[in-house]
Amino acid sequence: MTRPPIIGVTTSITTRAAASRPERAYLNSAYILAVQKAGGVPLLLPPQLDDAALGALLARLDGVVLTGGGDVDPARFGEPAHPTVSEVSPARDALEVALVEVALDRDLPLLAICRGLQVLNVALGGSLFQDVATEPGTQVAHSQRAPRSLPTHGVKIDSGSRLAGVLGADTLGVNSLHHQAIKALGRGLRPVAVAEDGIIEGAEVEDQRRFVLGVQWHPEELVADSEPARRLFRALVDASARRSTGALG
Ligand SMILES: [Mn+2]
Repeated sequence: MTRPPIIGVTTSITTRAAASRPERAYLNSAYILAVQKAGGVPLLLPPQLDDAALGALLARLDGVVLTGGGDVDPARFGEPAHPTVSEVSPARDALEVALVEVALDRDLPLLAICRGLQVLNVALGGSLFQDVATEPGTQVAHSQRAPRSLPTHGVKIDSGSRLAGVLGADTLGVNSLHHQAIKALGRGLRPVAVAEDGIIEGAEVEDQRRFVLGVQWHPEELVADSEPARRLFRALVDASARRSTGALG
């Protein structure tokens, strides 16, 4: 009897609480539905968790999804904040950086989406373009105005990468809703997907035995119409299930 793997899914937190708008943790439903549809059990991990609570939950996790959201604090990579940087949460940054460390330490499969890819990179010592539109400056609209589930730009995927194998494709149309992107690459990461303008749209760990990869787009919004998007979540859940049953080689 196998049990479905438990996938920790990080959440956002409001950064401008007021008396009329109390602080809350929140997450787009698309992440929860995509993990469930792939056969995983999503377990939400909000930034409000303290070390003891997080530690107790981590012991039960079989895999991790780092989700999208506000900007990573540029202080994390030693830069002053660009004027457009917004929705910074030091608590969320700290929880997600800790999750990356735990995932690498315990060999937990990890899928990093949008901000998640940026967190993965910064946790490994990398840096970010803080405002992709002006720094480095690009003609590709990485903050699309089209509906979230509509692909608007192309990416080219390194055909020898784990990501290409998982997606079953080496070119892909993707949606794009990101303010930041990878600048200097973190230790042990390999860029494996790139947009027409050279912006890094995917990265994975060099150690191919590990399932640790990230995409700059939002596959959770694409699963209804895109087999590559479904394959990404299924691959995470399958890797997590193998680990939970001790079958991972
Ligand atoms: Mn993009």
